[in-house]
Amino acid sequence: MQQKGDIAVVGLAVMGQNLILNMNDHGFTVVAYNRTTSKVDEFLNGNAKGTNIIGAYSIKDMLSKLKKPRKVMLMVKAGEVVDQFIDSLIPQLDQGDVIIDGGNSNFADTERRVKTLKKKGIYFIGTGVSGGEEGARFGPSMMPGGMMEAWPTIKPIFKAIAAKTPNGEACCEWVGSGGAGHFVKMVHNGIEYGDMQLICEAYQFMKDLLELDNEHLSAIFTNWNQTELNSYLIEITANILKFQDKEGYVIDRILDTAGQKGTGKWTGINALDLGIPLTLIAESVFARCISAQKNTRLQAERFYGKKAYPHTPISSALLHDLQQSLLFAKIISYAQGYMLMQEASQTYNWILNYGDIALMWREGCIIRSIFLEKIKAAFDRSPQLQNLLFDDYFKSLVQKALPSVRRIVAKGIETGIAMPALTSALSFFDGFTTARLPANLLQAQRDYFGAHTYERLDKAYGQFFHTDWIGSNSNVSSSGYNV
Ligand code: NBP
Repeated sequence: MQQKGDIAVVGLAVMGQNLILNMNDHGFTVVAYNRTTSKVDEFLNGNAKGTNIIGAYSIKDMLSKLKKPRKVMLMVKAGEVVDQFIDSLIPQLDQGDVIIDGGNSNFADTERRVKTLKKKGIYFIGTGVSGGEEGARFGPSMMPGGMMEAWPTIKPIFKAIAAKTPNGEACCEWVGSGGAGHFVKMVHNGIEYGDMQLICEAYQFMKDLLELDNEHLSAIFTNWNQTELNSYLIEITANILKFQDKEGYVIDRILDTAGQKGTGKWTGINALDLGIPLTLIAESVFARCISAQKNTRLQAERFYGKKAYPHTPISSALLHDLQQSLLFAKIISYAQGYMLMQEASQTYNWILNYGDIALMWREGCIIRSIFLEKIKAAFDRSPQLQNLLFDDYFKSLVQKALPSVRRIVAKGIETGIAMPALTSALSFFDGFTTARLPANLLQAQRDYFGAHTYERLDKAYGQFFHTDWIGSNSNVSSSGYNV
């Protein structure tokens, strides 16, 4: 008799196939199912040939081939498809069976699914899986959340297949209840947008202002990969820049309009909902939006007669400033991302472990970097750390980088190189470190035109005052509200 499967994976596109092969490599018996069943045979006769992977041709067939409690992992297109598949699974599942959604689902959908399935006695886990095709095959970063009761049954599989840090720790930990896993994955993707945008801004600065060729640019990124910036994204940037095919450098033929699948946008929307100044990620999303308006940009450049960038001679001091600027902005971006997670943890009643999150991102995912070890160390030193910028190690990096950042941002502004992410990092920092901002005037304006009231510096906070700015003798004020 055929051995029963430890887990089923539904969805035999790039992520599903590679996760199954990864699970098989680690000694788990996997049942593979796909809506279009011809793909099951293609997989079994192709990449899965010679493995212990079991094919299934219907939901019933798949469930009959699993050990109990049955564990079914969905690697299908996020959105309605997940709901549809869960609906067709429910009547055939028993209490205690586990559904795992490993797609890029919106965390609010995961919260809803957890609640619905809890009522039916079925466990639900929403897990972020990062690292793309290669990660799925050889070790992704995994961010599971949902019903913790189900964690012990899937933990051995997840820990085994996840990426490992140089110390051998698995980049997979329990994140929290409800949609916490998918939330953390969403923030990961937002941070990815920021990291990528910053690299692109440094690239444009060097390409257009310093007029460096691709080989030189690649060498600089390779060099930066030996510094605190060491990361997957810097590494692939160096490779991309020097890559040539028969027609020459590929990078020079790629249209400068960026696509997006929405997780950066979700992160920005959530930050606005929670009132967190996630400026760098938001600017990175908008930078993709402006890049997508190629025709309008062509027209605008002609309309305003944009002048050529003034040539700036390369110097080691300038390159050092640029490297320091990238590091500074990266610290700000991660600090903002952690601010968002800290607020979300309170708002949605999760208990997020911030050090573990850094560990999960250390390897296997797109933002993997040495830098994340430092974040983990900061939260290990101080689990209640209020903000990454209050950690002494990061403070020393920021203070060292600050003069460089000011020089680079000034240069960009002076010469007309758009650097929205870097500039926003500096603006955020300057606001964050200013005890007294001009919001007193803003409050006065709000009170003037809308009787929105204000608090006073010389009275206890929480008391609200209204001034009759135009002598109307009205003492009616607007009800207080926070946005
Ligand atoms: P896709 O996101 O392209 O989804 C394709 C899979 O969804 C196929 O197996 C397809 O079955 C299945 N599917 C669809 Br479409 N509609 C279905 C339905 N109504 N019922 C059942 N199955 C249905 O695959 P992917 O790129 O492997 O990604 C899988 C998940 O992982 C997604 O949520 C994605 O966002 C996430 N993710 C992807 C990456 C990446 O690098 N690609 C990285 C991290 C996370 P069919 O063959 O019958 O059409």
